[in-house]
Amino acid sequence: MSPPAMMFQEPVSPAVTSKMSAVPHNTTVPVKGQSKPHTVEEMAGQWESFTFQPIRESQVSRAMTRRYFADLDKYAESDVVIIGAGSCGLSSAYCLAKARPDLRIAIIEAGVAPGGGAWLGGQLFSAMVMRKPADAFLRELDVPYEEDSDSGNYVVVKHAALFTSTLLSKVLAFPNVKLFNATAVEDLITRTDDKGGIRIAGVVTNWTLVSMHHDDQSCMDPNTINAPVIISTTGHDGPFGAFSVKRLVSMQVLQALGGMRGLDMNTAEDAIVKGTREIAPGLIVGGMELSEVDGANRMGPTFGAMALSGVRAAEVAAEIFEQ
Ligand code: 48N
Repeated sequence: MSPPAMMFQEPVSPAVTSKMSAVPHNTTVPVKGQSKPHTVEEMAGQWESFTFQPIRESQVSRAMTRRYFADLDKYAESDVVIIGAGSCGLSSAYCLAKARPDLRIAIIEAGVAPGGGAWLGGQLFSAMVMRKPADAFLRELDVPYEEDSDSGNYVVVKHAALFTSTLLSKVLAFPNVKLFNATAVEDLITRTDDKGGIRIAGVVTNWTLVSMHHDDQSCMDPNTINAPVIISTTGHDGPFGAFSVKRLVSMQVLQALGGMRGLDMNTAEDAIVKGTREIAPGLIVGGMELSEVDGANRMGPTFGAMALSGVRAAEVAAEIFEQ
């Protein structure tokens, strides 16, 4: 049976698709003989004659897969891998990508949706509290906030998602950053020096759903990313919480975890920001994952320490590259 007649020309060659990507995202390429609306306003009243530009399904598939696999190839050798795209990981990605546009930064996030615990302020309440001086980071991102009227010691972002979505969109706009979401880090790449010391040299990744089903499926081997610096901000809870520090214990690089202590906002936030550091050669830990290492208190529904721990983690990473 002869193949079905092509409804369209043979899918365009890569050379043409790359030209297509040159078309600014907010315009449509007018089809000859049809004036296509160039703005949303021009669509009003034209719905009767409205139609999308024609496409072939394979063009969609190729538009996605070509780019994804080109990115996998490019970021197989990264300068920095950030594990976890929560408030700390995204803050460190923002600061590092801005300060060091020469660095290639891969973010590996197990969830389909990045953002970690920062989509709500706490107990499903929307507003997000940040204690001063973390309001400086909100101004850096141009996130609007309200000043607290009584003590003047904190600010409130009307919805946590406003902070997280603004931060995420700015991180994704950096040309030297690639987010691999729905992808889990399931191990660390290590090197042993001549004294038997361990240096972290990259991450081992797999699709998150695969990582979560190794026990009930045959072994599904992972992928890898080499990088001289890893920033691990995997939080303290969730299916993979505190991943890297638990792995350091199981490979006996760390003797034991300190275990997160009870909630004490004033103690916890200072400790997390000031404690953000390289805890093993090549591995920086920040955010709530650090509380599991140091036995720091938890701080509950206040996010200034997450943002500023990310700022600090980016500085520590940049210092490593300046050595
Ligand atoms: O938001 P989290 O969990 O972690 P942080 O440290 O960025 O922010 C913590 C903050 O949300 C709090 O917990 C607040 C302040 N409450 C404190 C308290 O006292 O309760 O983000 C971690 C991200 C998540 O998106 C995970 O999906 C991801 O890391 N993740 C991983 N991604 C890839 N591979 C892994 N192995 C992995 N483990 C976690």
